[in-house]
Amino acid sequence: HTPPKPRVALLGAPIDLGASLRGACMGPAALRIAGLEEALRERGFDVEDRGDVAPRTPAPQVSGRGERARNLAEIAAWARSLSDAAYETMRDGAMPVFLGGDHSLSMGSVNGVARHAAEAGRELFVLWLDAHADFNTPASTPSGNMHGMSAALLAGEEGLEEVFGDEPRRPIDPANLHLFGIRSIDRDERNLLVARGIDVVDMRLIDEHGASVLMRRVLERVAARNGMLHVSFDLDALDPAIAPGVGTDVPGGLTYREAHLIMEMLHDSGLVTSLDVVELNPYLDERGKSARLAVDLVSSLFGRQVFARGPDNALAPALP
Ligand code: EXY
Ligand code: MN
Ligand code: MN
Ligand code: MN
Repeated sequence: HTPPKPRVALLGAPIDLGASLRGACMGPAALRIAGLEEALRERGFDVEDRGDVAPRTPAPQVSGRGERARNLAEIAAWARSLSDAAYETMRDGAMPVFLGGDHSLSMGSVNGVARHAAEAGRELFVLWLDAHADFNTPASTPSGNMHGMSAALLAGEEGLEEVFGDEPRRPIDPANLHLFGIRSIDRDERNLLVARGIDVVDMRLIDEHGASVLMRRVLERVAARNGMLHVSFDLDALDPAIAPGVGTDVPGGLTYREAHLIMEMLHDSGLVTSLDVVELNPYLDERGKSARLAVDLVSSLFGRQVFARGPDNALAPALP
């Protein structure tokens, strides 16, 4: 028999103050216009668009790190409300899909998912599809942009305590963070990744071994531990030729075919329990090209395929 399809909740996070260029705040609207909800409905999911999450008000009082962590108070306001939204959505048994928004939103979404996983007694794994490692801290950042720090915060690095303040912060095990598609790392960031032993699948590895072998390695590890898998999909993981609508594009990214295969394998694994789609900047896009590709890829993650190979929908329902 086929397992029941999880309910899917779309949550917009129109945030762009974590990036140097504005415009990602229009990302959720573009993903909606490109037909995300309809595409998932077509896959047979019970989809609810919950609209945009609102940042916490009043904004948290932070001492501020100036240019070392730009817009810290605003990012903290978003992170706190997104964390609660992720936690509550999963607790209610739905699968949250966060529509970004720059990648700083994942500080909140993944923290909330981690809170839920801990409560459910499940191990959480994070697949970070990105051109960048996002593993800077206020001490190492060359830019002060907080979207370049989200993975570091989630893995428990120091220097960003004020993002959650007294509110629940649940770091993930650095051994369970898998960076994939990487091709831009800053010097001090690299040292930190090495010191923590983070699994970095860079484009060199993908070129040499192929995306499927490297993906299978991650998925087998998650499955062996009966883990939950959060996918944080930064659209700049894709080659800028196919996804120009991002603020920090780096040449040499995932091809259309690699990206689709990754999504299809994620679907077939049945392991994905939550998702972020981030860094879409419609202000920089070309006639909706990147927004439409994002919807196309998410459809593959939710089981669209040309020719059915396995159980139609292997996505895991979130545990209540
Ligand atoms: N590593 C650079 C920095 O920290 O400023 C660039 C970070 C870009 C972050 C983006 C979207 O993934
Ligand atoms: Mn990123
Ligand atoms: Mn990055
Ligand atoms: Mn990136």
